[in-house]
Amino acid sequence: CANNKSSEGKIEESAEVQFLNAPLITHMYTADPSVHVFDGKIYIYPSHDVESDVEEDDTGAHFNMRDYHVFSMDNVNATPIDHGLALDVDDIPWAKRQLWAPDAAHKNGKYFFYFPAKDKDDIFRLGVAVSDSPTGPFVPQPEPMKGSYSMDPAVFQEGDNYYIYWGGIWGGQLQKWRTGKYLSTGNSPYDDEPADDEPAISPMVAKLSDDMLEFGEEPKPVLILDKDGTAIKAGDHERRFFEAAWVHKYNDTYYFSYSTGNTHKIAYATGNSPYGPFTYQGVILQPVQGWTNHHSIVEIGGKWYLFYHDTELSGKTHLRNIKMTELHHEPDGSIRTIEPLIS
Ligand code: FUB
Repeated sequence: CANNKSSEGKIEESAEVQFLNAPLITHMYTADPSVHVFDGKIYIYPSHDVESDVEEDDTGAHFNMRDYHVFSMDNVNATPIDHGLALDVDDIPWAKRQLWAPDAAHKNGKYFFYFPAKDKDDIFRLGVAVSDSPTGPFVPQPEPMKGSYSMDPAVFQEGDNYYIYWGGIWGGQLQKWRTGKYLSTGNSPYDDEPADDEPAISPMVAKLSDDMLEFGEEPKPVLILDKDGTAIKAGDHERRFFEAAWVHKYNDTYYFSYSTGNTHKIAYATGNSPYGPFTYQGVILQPVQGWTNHHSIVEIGGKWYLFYHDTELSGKTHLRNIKMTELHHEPDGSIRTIEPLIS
């Protein structure tokens, strides 16, 4: 049995997900799924992977995406509906290439689509595009968000407050902003990293402005701490933040989850405030097929789901397909580790 919408437009308690661990979308390659329930309907905001003539390199240039499509699902068992082209790089005045992982938010009848792209100088910035519909098409602002840099924006809403999290190291360029200015010390994405025994580079957070188009305050680093209160170290590749920030709240706890990049896991840390600090807790998702791991966590009809991707359809690391599975919070608040399955 599938989910049904109640008369209030809310999705009711769901039964089993029928297509557990099968690719959700098969007519195009999709990745980095950011999922939200807006007005009782499930919306997926993924990257749109494509083949291009750009060769694979350490900065991820082969992830050379050019547009976005938005998908909707009436319930967790439904096949996602493709709502067509939502935003194209050619329509974003400041953007040159690499439309990476996006997210979206809903406020006062408007839908805001947040996305990273490299600007004309090949520096990653964050952009916003606006629509009256959750599926777009979205009209981009003429400039990137003021003071923005790096990639992987994710928005967490709590009441009237909307927090945007972002950042990713190596190809995501976050390490190049350690001094507050862009460091261009070389072409290697590893050049500007801290020493192994120094604190790892932090993702960033800021409340959004009332109009949702800019940072509404000075961005702050999101601290991820070990259980003894010390910062996770840059050399701790099993646990340090790499990219793919996501925040959800369960009971009274904020969960900050992220990819560990070159160790390929989705890890999580918990805290008492959306700003953190967050204390490292463990692994949500073990490595999937393909180099990248990127996810979102969302409550739908009283159950929690993990949306993620792998490369089952293509076998190529830059041509991914999104999937979903149920996620379980244990009675002590910890998250049960998921071992990815191949359908
Ligand atoms: O899709 C391009 C990049 O790959 C994303 O921005 C990262 O999080 C990784 O999934």
